[in-house]
Amino acid sequence: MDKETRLRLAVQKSGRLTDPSLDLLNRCGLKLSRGKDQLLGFGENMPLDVLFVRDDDIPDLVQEDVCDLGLVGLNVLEERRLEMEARGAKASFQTLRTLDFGRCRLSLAVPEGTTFEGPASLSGKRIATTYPYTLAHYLRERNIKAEIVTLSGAVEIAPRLGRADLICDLVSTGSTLQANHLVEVETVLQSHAVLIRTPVPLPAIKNEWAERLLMRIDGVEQVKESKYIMLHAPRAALPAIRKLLPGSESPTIIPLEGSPERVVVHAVCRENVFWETLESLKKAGASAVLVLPVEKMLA
Ligand code: PRT
Ligand code: ZN
Repeated sequence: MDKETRLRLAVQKSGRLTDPSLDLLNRCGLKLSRGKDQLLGFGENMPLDVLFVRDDDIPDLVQEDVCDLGLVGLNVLEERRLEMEARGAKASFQTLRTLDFGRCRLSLAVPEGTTFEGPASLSGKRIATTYPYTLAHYLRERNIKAEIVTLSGAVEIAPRLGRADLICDLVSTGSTLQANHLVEVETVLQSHAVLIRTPVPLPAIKNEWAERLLMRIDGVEQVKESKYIMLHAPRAALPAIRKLLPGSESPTIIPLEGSPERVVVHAVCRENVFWETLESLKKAGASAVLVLPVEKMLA
C-alpha cells in the first residue's frame, strides 16, 4: 500500500475505542475491508488504510510518522506527552479534533471512610496508578510531595493489598470504584477520544483527503443531535413558534396552498427536540408536526 498516496490511520485494535472509532469512520463513508486478525484494514472507496494496534502505541506511531493520523484517548496522549517531556524530548503530534466518545476521567479515589480535605491531604501518601507522569504533573502543579506507586493494572485493589493509600485511575460510571469500596475525591484529567496527526507535512494528495475526512467528521459530529422539523402553523403564530424551535437558524416558510393564513415551516434544529417542545409548539398553534433525524450535513 503506497504511503505516498494513501493515508494511514491508527485505531485501537480491540478495546473501548475500537467500535466507536470504526463507527465514526463508517459514518464518514469509509468502506473498510479487513481479513480476520489482520492488522491493516484497506479503504476500498477512499485512499485511507487503518492500522489496528494497542492504544498505548498510537501516539508514537503518529509522532514517528509511521501513521499520518490516530484516534486515541486524551489520557494516553497526555501521559505520553509528559513522559517525553520528562525525558527531555518534545511531543510534536498535533490534535486536530476532540471527539464525542471515549469519555472518562482520571480521578483520585480513597478507601471508604478515609477523610479527604482537598489535594493537600495527599502529602506524604502513596498513590497507585498506571498514569505516573500525569499524576506527577498534577502533584507538581500543586506543590504536593507524595509517593507514586506505578502499576501496570489492577490499580483498584492496591489499597486493599496495602501497596498504596489511595489510587489515581480512569473512571466512567464509577461502578468499579464502588465495587472496590473506593470513593472518588478529585479529578486529575477529563478525557475523551481525540484525532491526532503527524507533525510531518503531508503530500498534497494525502493532505486533500485528510481535509475531506475532517470536514466529514465535523459533519458527523454536527448532525448527532440535529433534527429536521416540519409543521403547519397560522402565519400569526410564527414569532412564538420560532422562539420555541431549539437551536435553529432562520427556518424556511412556505405558504400553504389554498389557505393564505397558514404556512408550512421547515427548520433544522441543532439540539435534540423533546416531547415538551412539541407540546409547546402545539399550544402555540402548530399542527402536523414531524421531527426527522438528520443523516448528513455539509456546511
Ligand atoms: O489493549 P489496549 O492497550 O489497546 O487497551 P487498554 O486496556 O489499555 O484500553 P481500554 O480498551 O480499556 O480503554 C481504551 C481507552 O478508553 C482509554 O485509554 C480511555 O481513553 C477510554 N476509556 C473510557 C476508558 C474508560 N472509559 C474506563 N472506564 N478506559 C478504561 N476504563 C476502565 C478503568 O481503567 C477502570 O478499570 O474501566 C474501569 C472503570 O470503569 P467504570 O465504568 O466502572 O467507572
Ligand atoms: Zn492500553
